[in-house]
Formats: sequence, structure tokens, C-alpha cells
Amino acid sequence: MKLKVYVDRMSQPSRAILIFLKANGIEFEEVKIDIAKRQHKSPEFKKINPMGQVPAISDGRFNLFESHAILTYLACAFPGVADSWYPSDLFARAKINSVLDWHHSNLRRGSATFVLHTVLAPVFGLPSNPQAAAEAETLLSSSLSTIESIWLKGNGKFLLGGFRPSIADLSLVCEIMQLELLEEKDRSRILDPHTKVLQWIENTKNATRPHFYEVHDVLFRAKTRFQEQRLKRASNKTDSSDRSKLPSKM
Ligand SMILES: N[C@@H](CCC(=O)N[C@@H](CS)C(=O)NCC(=O)O)C(=O)O
Repeated sequence: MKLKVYVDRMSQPSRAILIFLKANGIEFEEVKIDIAKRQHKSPEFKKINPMGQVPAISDGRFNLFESHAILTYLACAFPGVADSWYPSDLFARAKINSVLDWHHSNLRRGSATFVLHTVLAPVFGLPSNPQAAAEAETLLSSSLSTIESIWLKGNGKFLLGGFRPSIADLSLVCEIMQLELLEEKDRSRILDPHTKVLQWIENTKNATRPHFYEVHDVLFRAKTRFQEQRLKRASNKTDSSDRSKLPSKM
């Protein structure tokens, strides 16, 4: 059976898996699980991933969820995948696993929580919590500093001093790409101080083009849409505050 990949391209880990598959010429069927329509919570999808989250895969023999487990499985299961993605050298592999484990409770937690409380909550009419956003920004900024000072400190182009991207580069860069959805002032405040991170993002984009751009297209379109909605919300607010200044009989 052809590999089935259950994803929503608005999801960072989903995009990492799609780019990996495309960059390595692995054949697969993309099955869209639309989070906005809550398809990830349907009983059918929960048979594939009982956690009700994307991404997940199914290759006829078994189902698998958790993007890092999926990436390591794919890198090992398909013989054509270049060693640099997930090196067979035990020590190099252990280092990549270490970055991937760190990612969940640091970069991802900071980034996903900040985007939720600043961009997604207003768009979806959910309550946003400024205190949670501030704490998330602190974690996000310290995670970006950690990446620079520990894993990008050498002369390499990628994490751990590599000259070719690994699955850790893909996972972490796709997470940072979610910051495209932020207001420009927030995005610059957070990212601009991290010049090595900015260069590393460019290196990862270039090493996986054209797939990187194709898979992120939906994110770029969402960025434009959210920006328009922000402007509309701001102008509605101005209108209603102007109205409140009118004499009460008008
Ligand atoms: N640790 C998981 C995280 C998966 C995850 O958080 N997926 C999100 C989309 S990015 C999701 O399905 N959210 C919907 C929900 O949790 O209800 C992984 O790396 O695969």
C-alpha cells in the first residue's frame, strides 16, 4: 500500500514531513485533515491517531503519530534517503535526537503559545491571554538564543555544524516559519536580533527548494488573510469609538 500521510499544511510538523518526503522523492498520498473543520477529532481519524492530532502516517503495516518519530522512521525505512538527514553514526544520531527532544518543550512551546495568543485567538474569536503571550515570548527568545549559542556556533550552515540539513533543521525551521503569521513589529522584535538563526532559515529554504516554498504557500496566503482581518478589526474599532463620541441623540 502507498504511504498515506495525514496532514494539514497550516501545521508546522505536518509541513516538515511533507518537505522531507518531497525532497527525498518518496512516493506518498497526502490526506488533508482540516483542523479548522475539526476533522482531526473525527472517529475515523482517531483510528489512525488516537491523540487526534496531525501529522500521522499509515503505510499499510502500521500507523504512526508524532512528527519526530515519523521523520526518523521515514529516514530509516527508505533506502534512498541521504545519510545526512539522520546519520547512521551513533553519536551524530544521538545529537540530533537531543535537539529534537529539546524542541518540544522549548522552541515549539514558546512559538506555538505566542502565535496562539497573539494571532490565532483573535482570528478564531477565542480568549487571548497577554500574560501567557509574554511568558511564551520569553521562552521563544531564549530558545532562539540557545539555538545560536549551542547548535549554530560553528562555521557550518546547519545545526550541529553540518553542511547538509538534517531532520532537526527541518523540524525547527518549520516551527519558526509559523512566526510569519505575526504582525511585522512582533516578528522583527523576536527574530531580528538572531542573525545566525535568520541565515540558517535561508540555508534550509535553499537546501529544500522548491518544496519548501510550495509546502509553505498556504502559510503565506494565511499571513495575507490574517493581516487583512487585523486591519478590518482595527478600523471597526476606530469606527465604533468615533460613534461613541457622537452626541447621544444622533
Ligand atoms: N508533538 C506532536 C504535535 C502535534 C500537534 O501539536 N499537532 C497540532 C497541529 S500543529 C494539532 O493537531 N492540533 C490540534 C489539536 O491538538 O487539537 C508532533 O510533533 O507531531
